[in-house]
Amino acid sequence: EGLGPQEYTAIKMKVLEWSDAAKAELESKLGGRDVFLVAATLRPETMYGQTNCFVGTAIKYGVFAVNDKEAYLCTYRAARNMAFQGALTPRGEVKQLTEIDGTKIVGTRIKAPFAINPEVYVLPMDNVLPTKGTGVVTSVPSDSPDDFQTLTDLRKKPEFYKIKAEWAAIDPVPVISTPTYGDMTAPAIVKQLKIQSQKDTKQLAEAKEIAYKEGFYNGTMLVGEFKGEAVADAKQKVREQMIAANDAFAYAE
Ligand code: A2H
Repeated sequence: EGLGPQEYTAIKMKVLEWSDAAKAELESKLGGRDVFLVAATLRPETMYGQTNCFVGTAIKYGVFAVNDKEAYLCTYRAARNMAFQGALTPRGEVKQLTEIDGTKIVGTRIKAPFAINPEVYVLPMDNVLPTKGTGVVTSVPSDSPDDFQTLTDLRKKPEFYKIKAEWAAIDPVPVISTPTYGDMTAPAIVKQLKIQSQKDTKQLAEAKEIAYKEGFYNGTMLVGEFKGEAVADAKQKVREQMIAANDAFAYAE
């Protein structure tokens, strides 16, 4: 980790239909607000390739009022940071509507902004840190080794992970091409490093480093408005478009 603040893009993923467990627990507490799961990403240019979203099964999430119309689902820690950064109103105030366990959100159907598959499901991931970002991770298995390996694990053993196979049915989508790994950078590196499961955290950290550098310095966009452009150029432009569309906002920590 560097010394300065980490500048994330916070992606707003609107809840379209709650899982049964979440519906029973939450619906009366939202005051009619639309709820968005908020995922912190360092790679906004990959959002075309979202296939699902991850929450931690040991993490407690809060639902926080943005205003009278909207609420965000994330960790309390992230909501407090957002409040001080002016993403919640009034600035500096955290209004928590309710809280819920990560496990109960699994199976919720959400809108993935800018994605080629616009509707995706919330799935469980072992390695989500409660101390980083929002505690919600949007999944881009084509370009994130962690996302690819976790999705692979879930598909192999849906009963073990207590998910319906259909929630994990969307295949990785090619969004960036790199000279060394082709149009599926993360799966190629996971294979090369012989990674077997999301428990291989050491090799996954190495894979993440390789994938990030390769994508950022050598990647070319395969889809979207900046198709054909270098990732290094497209990254900021996609971020700005998402913010202008009110599908994202700046989040730092
Ligand atoms: B990235 P850094 Cl395609 N726990 O977004 C674990 N991982 C988390 C997290 C948490 N609480 N919050 C965010 N992240 C992930 C996209 C992506 C990401 C791609 C490729 C690489 C990549 C889609 N997932 O990250 O420790 C999020 O996944 C590798 C750098 O702050 C976020 O960006 O450097 C990234 O880790 C932030 O990691």
